[in-house]
Amino acid sequence: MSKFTKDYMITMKDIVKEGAPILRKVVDEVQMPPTEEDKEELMCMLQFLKNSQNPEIAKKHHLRAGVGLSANQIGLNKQMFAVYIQSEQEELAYTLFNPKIVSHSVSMTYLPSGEGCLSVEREVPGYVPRYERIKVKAFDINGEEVVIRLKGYTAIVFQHEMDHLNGIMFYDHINKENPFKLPENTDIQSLY
Ligand code: UDB
Ligand code: ZN
Repeated sequence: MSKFTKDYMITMKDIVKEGAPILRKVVDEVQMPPTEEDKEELMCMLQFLKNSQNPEIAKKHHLRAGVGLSANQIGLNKQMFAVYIQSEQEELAYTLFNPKIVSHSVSMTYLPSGEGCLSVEREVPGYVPRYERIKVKAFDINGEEVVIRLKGYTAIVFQHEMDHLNGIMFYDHINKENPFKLPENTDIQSLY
């Protein structure tokens, strides 16, 4: 049993930082159906994201407001991640196992403000090209197969998290000569 159970609260000290080998490996698939332990760990990860976006809790526990968290970011060698995005319109919560991009748009997008990462304690300037739209196959918390179509910001967050499960960091995608140079011969537009 890992420590990431129902009554455990993930804080920044649990977040594996850049340099740790687990962030550079392709993590193992989770056997379906997931065990109670797998599910509890994943729900604990989602709760961290919710807590981190709650101003009172975040302030008290010094949490960075997180929108996505992959299992290897808390040291678990498992293909699973949580995403939590709140906007005026809606609240999006995902807890997924073994995600795979099955198709994607040719067109790309990027956040004009660049990306950061809960595992990276420094600013890394530059554009991170991402697919504008993706179709993802995964398994939900109950082990049921799901197909999810995403675009825009949510698609960017998913690609950032799925990269983690493959040992890829956001800055691997930034142009080495000029961090603000976009890929050539590519249909790419800023997200906003
Ligand atoms: C984040 N948070 O969680 F628009 F309430 C980033 C960090 C690195 C700055 C903490 C973030 O973008 N928060 C945010 C944005 C909003 C509104 C709001 C909170 N991640 C997730 C991560 O590191 N996962 O591994 C980085 C994002 C950069 C682009 C996609 C994920
Ligand atoms: Zn990250």
